[in-house]
Amino acid sequence: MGADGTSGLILWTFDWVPVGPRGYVRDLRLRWACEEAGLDYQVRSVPFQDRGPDHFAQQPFGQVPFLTDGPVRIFESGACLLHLAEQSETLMPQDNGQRAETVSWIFSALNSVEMVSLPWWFVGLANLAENPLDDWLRARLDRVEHVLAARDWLAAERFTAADLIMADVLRLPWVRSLGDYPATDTYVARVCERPAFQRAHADQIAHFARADATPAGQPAGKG
Ligand SMILES: N[C@@H](CCC(=O)N[C@@H](CS)C(=O)NCC(=O)O)C(=O)O
Repeated sequence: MGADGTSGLILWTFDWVPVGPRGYVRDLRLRWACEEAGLDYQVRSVPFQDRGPDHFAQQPFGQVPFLTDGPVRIFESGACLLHLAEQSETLMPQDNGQRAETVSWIFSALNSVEMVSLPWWFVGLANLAENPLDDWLRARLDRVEHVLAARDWLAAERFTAADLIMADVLRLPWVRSLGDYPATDTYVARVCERPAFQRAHADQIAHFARADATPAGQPAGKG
């Protein structure tokens, strides 16, 4: 049974977020994976505004996403993605070599690219004359560009969960604003054209839009 006594695969996200992050909240990674894998899933919400003990019990930082899958509870979008990928040859190749390649790129998206792009963005909010993390991010993007100039997919010569997560990290418009990255741009466009991404994206937008009309979307100061 899941956290609320329900069995089956449940993706947990916020009940509401401001307009800015809509389409980018990380539950999208899991929605997208489920759509690619053809897995049955439900989406449930925890309050954005008042994060209670039940939420912290599932996600120690009070963040989203997390998932419940019968008795299994997982947090961190990367860990959740791996859990889902294990259930789908589309996402995770069975061949040992291709699997290792896929897992490596999943971690590199999170731990080498997003690990730099996110602090770079936060530092950028300070509007300094020059972002001291520019060179760090540029070095990562240059290497990704080098790889993608020579191949269409990161692993296994086809779409895998590695492309899902790398494209999700790179699709944020500001991440690629540091230079010209034509192969990366083409790659992100190719991956995000996938119908599974389009469905996941539309569903997330609709989820938060619905909440605008409910108490979760009403309190003053939100938006
Ligand atoms: N490393 C975490 C990051 C989760 C994260 O930053 N989630 C955002 C939504 S995309 C969130 O919950 N933000 C609210 C907060 O940090 O308080 C993961 O990949 O799951």
